[in-house]
Amino acid sequence: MNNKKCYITTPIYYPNAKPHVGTLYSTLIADVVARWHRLMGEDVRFVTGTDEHGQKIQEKAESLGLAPQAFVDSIVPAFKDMWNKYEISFDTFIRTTDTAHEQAVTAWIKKLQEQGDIYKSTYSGWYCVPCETFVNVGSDPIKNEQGQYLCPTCNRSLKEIEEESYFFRLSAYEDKLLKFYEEHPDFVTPRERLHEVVAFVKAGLKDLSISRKTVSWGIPFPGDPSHTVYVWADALNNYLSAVGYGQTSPEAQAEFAKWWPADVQVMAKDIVRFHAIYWPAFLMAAGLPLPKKLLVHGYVLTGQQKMSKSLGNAYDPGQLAEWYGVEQVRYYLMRQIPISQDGHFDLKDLEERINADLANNLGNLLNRTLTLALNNGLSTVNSPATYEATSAALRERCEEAYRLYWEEMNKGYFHIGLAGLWQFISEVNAYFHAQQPWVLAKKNPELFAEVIAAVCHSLNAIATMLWPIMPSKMTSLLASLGKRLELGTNYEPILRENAWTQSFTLTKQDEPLFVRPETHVLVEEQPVAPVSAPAQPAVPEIGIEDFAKVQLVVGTILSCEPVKGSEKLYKLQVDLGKLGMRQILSGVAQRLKPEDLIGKQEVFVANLKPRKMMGLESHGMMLLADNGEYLRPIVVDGKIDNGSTVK
Ligand code: ME8
Repeated sequence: MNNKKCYITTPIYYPNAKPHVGTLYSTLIADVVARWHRLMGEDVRFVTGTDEHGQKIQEKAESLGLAPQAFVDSIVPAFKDMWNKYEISFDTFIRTTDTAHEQAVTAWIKKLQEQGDIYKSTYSGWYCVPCETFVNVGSDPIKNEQGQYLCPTCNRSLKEIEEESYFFRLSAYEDKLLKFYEEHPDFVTPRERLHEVVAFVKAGLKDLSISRKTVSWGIPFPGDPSHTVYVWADALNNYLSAVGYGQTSPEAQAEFAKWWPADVQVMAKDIVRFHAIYWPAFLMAAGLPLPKKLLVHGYVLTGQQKMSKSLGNAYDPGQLAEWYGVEQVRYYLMRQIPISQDGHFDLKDLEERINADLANNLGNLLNRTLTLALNNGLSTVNSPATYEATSAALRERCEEAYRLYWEEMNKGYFHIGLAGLWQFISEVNAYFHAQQPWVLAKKNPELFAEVIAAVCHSLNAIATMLWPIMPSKMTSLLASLGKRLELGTNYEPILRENAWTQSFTLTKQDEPLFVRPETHVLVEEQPVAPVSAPAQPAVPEIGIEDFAKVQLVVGTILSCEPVKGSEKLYKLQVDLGKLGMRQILSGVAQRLKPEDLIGKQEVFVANLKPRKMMGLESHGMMLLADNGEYLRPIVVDGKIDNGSTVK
């Protein structure tokens, strides 16, 4: 055991829908970090949970005719079950509706009130319900076709609000924050993300509204129960309340003293501002130390878009686990997506990685070694006193592989660490082939035993290093070598020193470690009902003769490019079959990418009078489905003649 402690957190997720691959990704990173530190014999506390208050949850529950508490109670088990399925080794699952959490938030606000950090005023401006954020629309707001303001983060409609509110004196912390960033350049990892934060703070911080008068689903604001605590002020405190903050018992106070400050806080880039600006300021105000590191990752993308429940492009991790196995998916996510960038989630890549990396490279190596050794009567493998040159070289590579892996894992660059480790696995395979142990078994049993010992030592180190990524698979790999991880042991010096002096007891595997997956195709899940679809204006009824005046035809979009000088417009060239080629302008550039449209067969209004926009003629109009949150082309199946009438 080493004497260090390590406190790791994930964001607490909104239980407005079930977990998806994006939320799994964050939680998995935190799990790998937690297991990595456990492997070093540290005392680890890993917290995840759900963010259950606020307007978004209140509106979603109302839309389903449920009380908010009943609604969140119905969703939270899906998170716990999914994390258990994916072997997420959390120690605490915090819910912001837990009494202890509510007490902690109340204690924190009272402290701020006492020291004059909170005052009452009026908030007047824009609010994004899906992001639960007050938005400064600035001088160049993003608008949709109906002129509604859109959220710069999620692109959905903003609501205008004007209400009495309690404010936190965030502006008073501007200089202290800047000084903190300067003194702690690794507070945010990767560092580039810190530059964005510094720029934001330097542009000037406004005081932050931390209460809502028109939202009833929240913690009552201390001293004024006609307000509730703003959901982010409530949620960020989970990191404190989960380890005993706000409780008076000596046990809780000792717990808090032991764990706080957090060592690693994992999140995606969408919520860095909350964690790197508001959160440290809240802690400074409470007189508490600041977290040591925010580990910020990019988005898991489907196509070009962030994978998200409300966009309807989120994949169910339960389905993936069924098709491919939990640990294969864990490996793929950690190996494929660079932590510092957005990464594409793609089934073909996933299948390829399972085949090439897991089944071929690692699984076969284990299988061939065990089969060959056991078939030649070698079940107890002892290390030789000295190794031949080639085996000694492999041992050096094993040490080096560990050093590189250790460095990258500590930095949070898991994909680089794994790429390096797979390079080593390939080298162990190459060594195995070059030594031809199947020939040695008969000709030179001593050297045969040495080669098997060298491969077993390599596999032992590989499985130990990979345990945080694939805990069950690596436990069974180790078991087939007669080994077991002893948690509480510090494996850092063991791996570093890499003494190839152990003996192994080999056992035949009941089944191969990894099997080649079948090919699957993902069908997108149905999007959840929009959380805040704007009310549709009443549309007067029309007769069939009115409808007949509209000429709807099928056409193929041959090209789509942005119109210079316009943020909104695309210029499309459309093949309308017998009606000819048309240039049609469409104001969807902020909501759709050209690749969403190019090559698609779509429905167009063909008899719209031509009109000029930005000096360009537009003759016709493209039809799109808009639910207020996302826009989709009405795609025809591609097999209808262009120019066909739609009626
Ligand atoms: O923001 N790719 O909750 P949330 C990668 N309750 N990560 C993704 C992702 C994607 N496509 N989609 C979601 C909230 N995530 C607040 C947090 S914390 C005090 C309060 C992950 O349910 C990622 O970690 O919207 C992101 O930051 C988080 O889910 C947002 O989860």
